[in-house]
Amino acid sequence: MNKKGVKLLVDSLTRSAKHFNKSEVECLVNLFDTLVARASSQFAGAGFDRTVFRDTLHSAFGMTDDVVLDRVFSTFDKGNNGCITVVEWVEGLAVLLRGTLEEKMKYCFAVYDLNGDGYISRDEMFQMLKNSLLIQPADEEPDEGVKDLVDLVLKKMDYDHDGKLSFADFEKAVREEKLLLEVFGPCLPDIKSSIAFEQKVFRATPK
Ligand SMILES: [Ca+2]
Ligand SMILES: [Ca+2]
Repeated sequence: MNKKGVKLLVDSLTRSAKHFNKSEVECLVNLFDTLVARASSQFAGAGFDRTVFRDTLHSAFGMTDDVVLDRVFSTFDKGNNGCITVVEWVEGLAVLLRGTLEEKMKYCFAVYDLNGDGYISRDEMFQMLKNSLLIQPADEEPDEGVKDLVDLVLKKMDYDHDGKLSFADFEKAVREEKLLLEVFGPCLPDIKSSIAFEQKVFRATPK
């Protein structure tokens, strides 16, 4: 991309991703270019693939859960073509690093709605809670414990009693108790790794 193209891109991203200033956007675009160079060339420089995305989030934010990482990838990949473009990259990071509660609720709900049908079902809760709990081999009925937990979560969060969580249920519960934002497993960077990431990426002041 030529100099003018880059400037236009940075201006437009500073507006659309709104939580970053211009020089921060420039740094994120530089990081994007580095990641594209590392990716396989299947997208002809337009973006990077799932593998590079997962490696990057893993090393930056310590995210290791494959189920969660796959869903995080899907929330970034708005075009749904397996390729993260520069716009998707910067806008996605804006939510992860600096999102408002509203934006983070939408993001977490989308991550937890594994099949993307607009509800977090009993099965989806079961799958995620089972995955995030450290189940002891000595437990005789480990699935029973997870089922009990699903019942507990529904009792607390399923306001309209239809046996699944809509976004309205989720939003109401999280507004009352912020800790429920990541109730089905961590999907946002912790404060420490966010700060470390920002320091590393934004330290290089672009000319
Ligand atoms: Ca669902
Ligand atoms: Ca419900």
